Amino acid sequence: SSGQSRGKAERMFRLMDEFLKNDPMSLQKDIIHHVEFTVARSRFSFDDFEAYQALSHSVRDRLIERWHDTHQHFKKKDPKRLYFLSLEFLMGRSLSNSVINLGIRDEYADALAQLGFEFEVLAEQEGDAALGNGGLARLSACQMDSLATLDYPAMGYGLRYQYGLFRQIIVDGYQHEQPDFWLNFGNPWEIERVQVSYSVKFYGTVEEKASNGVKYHVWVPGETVEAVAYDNPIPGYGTRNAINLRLWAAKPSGQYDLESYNTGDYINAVVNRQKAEIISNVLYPDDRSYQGKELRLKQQYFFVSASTQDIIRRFKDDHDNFDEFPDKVAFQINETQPSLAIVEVMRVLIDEERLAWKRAWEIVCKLFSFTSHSVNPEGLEKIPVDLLGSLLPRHLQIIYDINHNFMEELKKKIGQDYRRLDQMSIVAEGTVKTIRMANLSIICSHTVNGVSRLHYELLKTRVFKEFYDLWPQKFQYKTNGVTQRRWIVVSNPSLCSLISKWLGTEEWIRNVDLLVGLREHASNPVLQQEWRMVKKINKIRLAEYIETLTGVEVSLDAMFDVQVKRIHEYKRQLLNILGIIHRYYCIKNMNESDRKKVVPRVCIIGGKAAPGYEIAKKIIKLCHAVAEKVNNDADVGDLLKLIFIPDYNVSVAEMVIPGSDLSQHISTAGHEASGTSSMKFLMNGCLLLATADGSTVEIAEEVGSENMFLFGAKVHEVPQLREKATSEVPIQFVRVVRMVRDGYFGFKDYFKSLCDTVEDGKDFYLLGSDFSSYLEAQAMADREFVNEEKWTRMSILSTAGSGRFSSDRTMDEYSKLSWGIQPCKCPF
Ligand code: GL4
Repeated sequence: SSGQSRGKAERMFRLMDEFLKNDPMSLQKDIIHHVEFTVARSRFSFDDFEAYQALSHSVRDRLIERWHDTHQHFKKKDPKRLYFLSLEFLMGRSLSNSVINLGIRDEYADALAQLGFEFEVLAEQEGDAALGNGGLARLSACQMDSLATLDYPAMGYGLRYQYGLFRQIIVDGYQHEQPDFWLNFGNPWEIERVQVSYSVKFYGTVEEKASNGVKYHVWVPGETVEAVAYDNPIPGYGTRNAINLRLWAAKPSGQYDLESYNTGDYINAVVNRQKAEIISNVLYPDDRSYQGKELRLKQQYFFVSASTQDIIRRFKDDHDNFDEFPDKVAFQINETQPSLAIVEVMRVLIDEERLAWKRAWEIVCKLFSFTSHSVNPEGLEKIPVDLLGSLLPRHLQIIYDINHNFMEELKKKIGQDYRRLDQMSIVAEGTVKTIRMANLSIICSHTVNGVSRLHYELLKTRVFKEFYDLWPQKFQYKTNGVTQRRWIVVSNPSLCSLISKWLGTEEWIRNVDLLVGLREHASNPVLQQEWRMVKKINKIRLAEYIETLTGVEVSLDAMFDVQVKRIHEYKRQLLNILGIIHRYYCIKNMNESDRKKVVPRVCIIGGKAAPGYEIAKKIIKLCHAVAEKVNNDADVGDLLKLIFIPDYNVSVAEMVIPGSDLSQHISTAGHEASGTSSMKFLMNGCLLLATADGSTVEIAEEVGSENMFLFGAKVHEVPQLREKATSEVPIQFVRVVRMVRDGYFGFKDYFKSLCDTVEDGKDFYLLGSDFSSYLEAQAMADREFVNEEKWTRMSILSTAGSGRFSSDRTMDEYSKLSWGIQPCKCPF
């Protein structure tokens, strides 16, 4: 009976609790056990890294315990589940996050202290898991944390790249890329599941067969590769739930090609098999250009096929037909990269499960929710038909069938409007015939999501206008959010304690709306004093980091002004640098008494450029060239410093963000779909200097535009400004560009093409026309910074207004409005 099985389960849980105790003595024993038997070092001699390894394994045991219990609970309750498909997850480090979410950080710190180790020092030993490029990938990671914390029955699927995002090293001011072989020292946070594996097919031909007069298709593959699961437990905060992030690695297939072995060429046959592993070898370092590379398409299908097989297998364990499939399964497609999942589900249902097309299509239409993360129609993913047809011949047929049906239906609605039909077709004619993955995703999904309100407006009116006119009810937005666990609790422990002290509770860590409670204290001098102390502590940490890294000593009294994100022309790091040149020029041309009035600044820029993105690389070099000049100018001293932080990644962000006073989000309006680092800065009480782009519009509504420094052209003004033959570019702008052009910072020839991008008439991202208002916003920030009370108040109000930008809210919205899933909380 269910009472009996509950009794049994309870007993098992109790046994497990007895097994893993969390008092400092048990933790010490446990760590030492792992030193001896997992790391295989003597308990009498092990270094910090080995201590980190043993510590991680001890934490991992506790993760696995809860993860098993959650798995068991989900299986028992059989709720509708969400499957989150993303080609990228930027997880960063796991140790601190895990012990905090498990609620045993202090116990571990005590245990380690008694063994003569410091928790923080060991945590620094961990390398980042960087299986993603930037905002999109980190968003997936934040959302996984929220799904676990909110007890949603969810699971993430992705690829286990052997090489994560490249490491950036700077040589003479130029970016160089080095491979990130992150698995070199083992990864305690994953569990290899050799028994969970699926065959993934590629190439080959499609044969038409018939049985009892019913036609069906058989795909005879030309290559088969094995996908092996690696599970990464994601612990929720303040709950027993821990969900699974399942990443697939490619292994040679178990099916041998007897032919090649029999020819006697044994060595070559083995070597050829080994080539299968290439599929999951390396992350593509550019998240915005689709070059029609076969390996990339292979990666996409590989992870989609393995995930789909896994999901269908799990469903079929408890169901003998597909009627309930849409009631038990929701798919989330993160950008278009996983959208082959749609076609794959269709293929499995009709070819393998032998459902009728109509029935299969009905089911598929209820499964998928698609989120777009881009604004640029040119950037949308297009796959050459030839490539798709050779790699996935059956899928191409199915895409053509879906498109044919859609076109017929559309003609009934809009008639012979060939321009519109052509725009909405999945197949794009042209010199190279391509498949438009966004069109496929929209047509087959029940919901199309934007990532901010502004982005949603752009999707409706520009990017996917034709589809919006056809299906307005499909379009929604769920403004992005970030997790306050990682971005306050883990990365800013001093601020975390201060907030809890003033709110009188730690409940905001699970219920972030409570942060508004800080508003009533925003002018309280006691809080203000403590708030500044916290900022000071974080600035000291950052200043020390800068000094060890670059040798430059920075003043703690200066305003730390930060722009950290991927380097892109539209994000306008160049605008920032030109602004810094202007500031430098002004300081140089001031008399002594005016110099005394200058508010000192430490300008910090960090970010990676895609290896093939020439202009972005030149921006990095310009930053170094300007820094070289400015930082060594005795006239300037502490009034201005420019620092480039190399190899920006999640763990660098965890240190930089809490230590900054001002942060810049200055993309040309209409180009940043959302932006998420702004939200992390906001939570940490940094003031935002920003354009009205992406989610900053909504941030301004929450914290009040009087508590931010907004500037620049609005979205609707951008087209006209671009049209203008010669815009009114201010003299200050002409001057700073001229300085770069004339070789004031050296490397004259190298910077020429960079300067050309902002020449009058060619300045696509409108640096020139936004320059005056940018300088005004900067001057405003200077004025407010010297008013300590006002600045601190604005800072407190920033944190207080950041609640809406938690991924907890985003995940609740998706669950209610798109996925139809409910929390499923693991007991005990
Ligand atoms: C991005 C957007 O550029 C960025 O604005 C957004 O915050 C992020 C998450 O929605 O997605 N799209 C791509 S592609 N990369 C991103 O970072």
